[in-house]
Amino acid sequence: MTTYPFIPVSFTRLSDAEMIEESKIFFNKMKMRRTVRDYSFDAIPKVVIENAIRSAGTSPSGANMQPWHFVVVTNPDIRTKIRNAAEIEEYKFYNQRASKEWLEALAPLGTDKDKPFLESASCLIVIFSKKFSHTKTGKRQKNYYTAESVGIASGILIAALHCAGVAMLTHTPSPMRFLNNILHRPTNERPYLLLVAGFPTSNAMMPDIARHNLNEIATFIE
Ligand code: IYR
Repeated sequence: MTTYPFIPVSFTRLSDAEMIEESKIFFNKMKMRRTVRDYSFDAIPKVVIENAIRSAGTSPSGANMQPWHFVVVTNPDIRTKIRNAAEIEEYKFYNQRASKEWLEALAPLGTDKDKPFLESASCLIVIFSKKFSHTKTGKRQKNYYTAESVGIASGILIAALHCAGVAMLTHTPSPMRFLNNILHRPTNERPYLLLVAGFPTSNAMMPDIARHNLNEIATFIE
């Protein structure tokens, strides 16, 4: 078992006014995030992606196992393979697998089986979740709360990229196992999310949807 030395907590206590200001600044940034489906070919500086993944890697995780792996794909041939495989699954989804109720819920958003953004956006970031890891000596090590941990890391990644001026689309073709083959990832890694990242085309459109109000999403018991 690894034992860690304990060190003093490093924490900056803000004044109430500073806290309020920071919370407003962050919300005002985050409320501008919208899913984008039409992307230009412009490249994102690689260091922006690297820093966003570093931020995602600060996520809390069960027993600090950090059960995630991020694969950044810009290679056009690999992206064509991903698009082709994803569209096969999406074709099955839209034509057979999805329930009528599900298709009705998606209809207002205008999604369909065609996924051109998988090839056109600046890059794809495939987030894998690891049910177990291997220690440096090759021993199999169980991870805990992987879904929660990887979900939080993905949220931090999205927030970091958004704040750095990157538009995104969270894409989850189902099943996503084909990503292991195409990206040569081991079987203990399970694709969790395919994040499309880039810049909207100048004529990109989005549905005019609204978010729930605070009183609909939160309850304060005082
Ligand atoms: N994976 C499909 C279907 C889809 C499902 C949900 I829930 C969405 O919010 C959007 C799409 C697709 O990407 O088209």
